[in-house]
Amino acid sequence: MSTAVSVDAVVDRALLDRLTDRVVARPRADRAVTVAPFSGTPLAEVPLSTTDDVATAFAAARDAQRWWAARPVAERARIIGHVHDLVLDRRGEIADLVQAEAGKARRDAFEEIADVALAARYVAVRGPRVLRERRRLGLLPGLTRAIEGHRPKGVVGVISPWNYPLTLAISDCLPAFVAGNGVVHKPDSQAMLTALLARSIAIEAGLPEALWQIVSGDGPVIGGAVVEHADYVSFTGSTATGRVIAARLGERLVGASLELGGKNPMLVLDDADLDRAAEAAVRACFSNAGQLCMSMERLYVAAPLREPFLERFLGRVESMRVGAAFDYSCDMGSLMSQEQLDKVRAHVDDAVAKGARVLTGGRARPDLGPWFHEPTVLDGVRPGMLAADAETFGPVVSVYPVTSDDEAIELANDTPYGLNASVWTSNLRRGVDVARRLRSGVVNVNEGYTAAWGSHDLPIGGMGASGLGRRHGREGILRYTEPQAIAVQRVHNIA
Ligand code: TXE
Repeated sequence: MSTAVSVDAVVDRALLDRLTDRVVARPRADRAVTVAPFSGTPLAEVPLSTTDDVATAFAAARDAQRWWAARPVAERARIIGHVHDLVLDRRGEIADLVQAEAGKARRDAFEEIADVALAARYVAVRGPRVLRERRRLGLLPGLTRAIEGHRPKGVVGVISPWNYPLTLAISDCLPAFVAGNGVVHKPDSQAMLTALLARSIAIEAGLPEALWQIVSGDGPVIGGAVVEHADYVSFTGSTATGRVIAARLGERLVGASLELGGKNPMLVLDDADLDRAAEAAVRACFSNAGQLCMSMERLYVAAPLREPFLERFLGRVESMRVGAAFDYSCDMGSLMSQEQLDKVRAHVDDAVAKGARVLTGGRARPDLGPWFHEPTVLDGVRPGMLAADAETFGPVVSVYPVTSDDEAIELANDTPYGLNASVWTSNLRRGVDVARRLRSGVVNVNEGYTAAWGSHDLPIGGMGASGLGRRHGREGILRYTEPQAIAVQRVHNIA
């Protein structure tokens, strides 16, 4: 395990000042302090928007959007293609900021960079094809021609959390832009800087400055104001907040995609390749210190394989290097905040108090930085414990033995959530059969947690309490459009 480093040594203060100047806020606005999780020390002061600023941001984005929507889709896509190139060119600087602001391990920061480069390439290449009008002939007698088109929604509200500040900014904003929309974006106050950097890169790539507005501040007040003005909302965050937003948008008759929490299961069937499953489970459970809606928090292992699986899995978990480092010497970084650490501690303490056993980890690590926690594996977790019933959103996973595929599926489905799942088997047909029976928007067979996400061409999202709508793929672009049916008849046919 490694010890804390100086965040000040890597952050470029002049860059932070330039970025924070771009928040839509009054000149002498109140400011909030963002804190570096590696050290718990202040990183930057961000001006706070008012609800009037949110209205101003929407008005400016609406002006820009009218012009932007009239540009050919190929021109919009070309600009988005440049975002891909710039992200890769500036990867070192971006990774430093993501790590400083979100306390991630270097490899987790680079996963975000690879992901957004893929997202930009996907949107630039596939966007124009997805958005192309479909023309149909001779549908009904007298109907000469029909056109199915996609009109932009207008100005979209994007409300994002702190856990993937780069990925969630780019993945949700670029598809909106290619479809001809403007965006007013409210990132989480703890992760404003990365969102501001993502925006500045898009502007450098050629995006009109007014098209992507960033506002800051309290979730219910400033996020709430975004919800009041938006023509569509893309929200990622907790199920509780998703419900509040959906209720208000229901009154306004405005659509939304909501990607909410998860309590994702991994199923290791009795013919699984144990080495590969154990290796994949480490990243699936502990990447980004488990602060990931797609990460696995429940491992269902065929009973005869429990011991050999645990031997492999625990060995790998115990060799993980946890700490603060701006190089690749650590596998896992910090939790985001005291609030996150408190939640993780509550889940572990509650499980232990009710009879669960810690197989490895289980402790906070204040010696590494204020909010570090060990990767933790629990055994004997039962319904009624927080670690069984609620999303931990931290580096804690529970292992359960199962005696059949049916039992594994029944237990995996026994949750209000349904976001991501993983199935391990040497028999692909069996894996796909099990996948079809899981109540989960995404299932990865013989991969830990991210194969479906990483393709960018598959719709990603949740069932049940995990949300509504999908990002990525055709759906991820078309959600930002209104389908329009145009039926064209010759005048003499009507007369
Ligand atoms: O989420 P919130 P928080 C889960 C995870 C985590 C918990 C709390 O379990 O521990 O949620 O995280 C804005 N109207 N996930 O408190 O409150 C807010 O400012 C409009 C899972 O960060 O949902 C922020 O920008 N906006 C998840 C964003 O919503 C509002 C990722 C998310 O904040 C608002 C994050 C309101 N009334 C947390 N209230 C995932 N799916 O990955 C808050 N916001």
